[in-house]
Amino acid sequence: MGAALILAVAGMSGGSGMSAGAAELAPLPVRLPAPTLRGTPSDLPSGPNVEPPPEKPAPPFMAPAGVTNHAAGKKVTSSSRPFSGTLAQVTDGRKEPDDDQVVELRRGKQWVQVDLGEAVAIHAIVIWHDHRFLQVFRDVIVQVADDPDFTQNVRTLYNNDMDNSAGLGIGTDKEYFETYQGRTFAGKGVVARYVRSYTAGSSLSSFNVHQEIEVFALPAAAGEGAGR
Ligand SMILES: [Ca+2]
Repeated sequence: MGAALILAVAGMSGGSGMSAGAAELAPLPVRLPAPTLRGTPSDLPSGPNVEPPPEKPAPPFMAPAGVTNHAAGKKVTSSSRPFSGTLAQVTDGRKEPDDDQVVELRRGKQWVQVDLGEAVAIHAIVIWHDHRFLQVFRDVIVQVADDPDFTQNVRTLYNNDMDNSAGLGIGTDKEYFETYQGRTFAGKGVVARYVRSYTAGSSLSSFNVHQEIEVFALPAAAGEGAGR
């Protein structure tokens, strides 16, 4: 018993140099759209819960080498029918700042959701809501779950709903301005099949808009998905 325990501990301490080990990191292989040519709106929102408008591009997000976009072409559902665009456009790979590349849902709290087809180890979720205009989206909440109804093993990766108006809990993340880089939410290898993205309008519009959701992941068996 004692010898077995010592062996087990030795195996753990040596783990980083064995087999899969610590994953090699590389810049996220994301393809960025062109920046918008529209000017900066006046009267930009500000405050302690709003990140200032970015003055330079964000540095590349580092993720385990080999991650790919598992959301590409996958099925999308939503809390209400789009009145502009189609849900398939959320995973079609196109996210240029053009009016025909936005999917718009009615006002109020709304979500769009991607079924990745199988549970994968998620390392980064990149969301472009609407970078046609410099704006801040309200109640940005990004969740993953094991079931399409979001009742099983729901995990929240981002939440800037500071007053719990969306009813999913008080968020401590900041509001941020939409740019051509979208926003990258760290997944840290969380294993899940479904990704849901909430908003409740923006600083410019009461409507809810998505251009693209990309989910960079590894197969669950090769990831860090201890929860599987
Ligand atoms: Ca798109």
